[in-house]
Amino acid sequence: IRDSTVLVTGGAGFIGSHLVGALAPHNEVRVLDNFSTGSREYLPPVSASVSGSTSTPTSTSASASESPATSTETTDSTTVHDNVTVIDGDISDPMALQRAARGVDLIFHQAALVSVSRSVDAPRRSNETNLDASLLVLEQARQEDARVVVASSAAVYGHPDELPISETASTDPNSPYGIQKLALDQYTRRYAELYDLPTVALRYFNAYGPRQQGPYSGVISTFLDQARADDPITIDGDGEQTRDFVHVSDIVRANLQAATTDAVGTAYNIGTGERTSIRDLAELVRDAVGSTAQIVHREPRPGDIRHSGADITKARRELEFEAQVGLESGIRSLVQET
Ligand code: UD2
Repeated sequence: IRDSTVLVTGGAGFIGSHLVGALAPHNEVRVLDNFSTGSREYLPPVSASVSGSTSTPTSTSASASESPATSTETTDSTTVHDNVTVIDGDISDPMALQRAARGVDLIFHQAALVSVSRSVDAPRRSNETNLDASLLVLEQARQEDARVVVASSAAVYGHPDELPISETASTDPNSPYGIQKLALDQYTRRYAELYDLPTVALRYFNAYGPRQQGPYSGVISTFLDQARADDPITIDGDGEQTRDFVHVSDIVRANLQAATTDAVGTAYNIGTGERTSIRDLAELVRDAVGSTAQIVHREPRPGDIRHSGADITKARRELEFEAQVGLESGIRSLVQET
């Protein structure tokens, strides 16, 4: 997409920041992020011409009303990085959200509390962000008559009743996180019908790539850290469980397709269509690093899904989406680039 005004919630986070990087060259981008896990370092840098000038690409936009003279400086809440305006705030704050969304054509809603285990420990807290605040985002899109692309999850399926999992498989989430994502996914789809808003829900399978880190990050970043430190690589259970690992650049691609598709008011699985066992993954990561780390087995994780893999027929047909990064090359580039 080009020449649009776009809001990315969670735009400083793992997936959001990659999306911002892809959008920034050709669009005016707003980032709304509370920096709980995101980082300013993930955002595109200020170019020399912009940082040295008082006129910025966004100074003619709606945000010009917010002290244009200081728009290149960091203020409490707003920073300008080339075409990117950062609003340091929470999606649950209606004022911050309103300001971030004013005049946008399109919202990519990526902000979430992504930890499944935290959602089990504190379901109301994760519901506040993943569902209550997400509904504010949908309402804001309605207000602005903006298209909205929402980050849903394979978690909506729970223990799947078919493999590969198609969008028509039964949805029976087994965590508060999955329940919240399912409700959001349904709201997103219904908003198209109820309010004639172009909406798309993307059900991400197991995302990985640069900038995924921290205690709640995925198994690939955990294994990579362990392999690099020559610490034991910790497999939960027998390692025969499988996942569909999808590189963040493919997730970005899917979002960009969702930004223009006519096939709205629906949900798409976003994966590669390939499943890999955790055991094979451990060996792949260890080999890519050239590590001598041991591979050890721990107790299986309670409630762990045994097998998960996307049927991407619908995304291929209606969204013209096809993953381009295979797991081996994705891991190789992760090892080289980070
Ligand atoms: C993923 C998503 C989650 C939700 C869910 C839906 C991530 C990070 N999480 O959870 O948000 O959408 O899918 O089903 O993408 N494992 C090990 N050793 C470790 C860590 C993990 O063996 O040190 C195993 C774990 O037991 C599981 C697999 O690796 O079988 C993947 O674990 P994960 O936490 O990366 O992702 P998952 O599938 O539980």
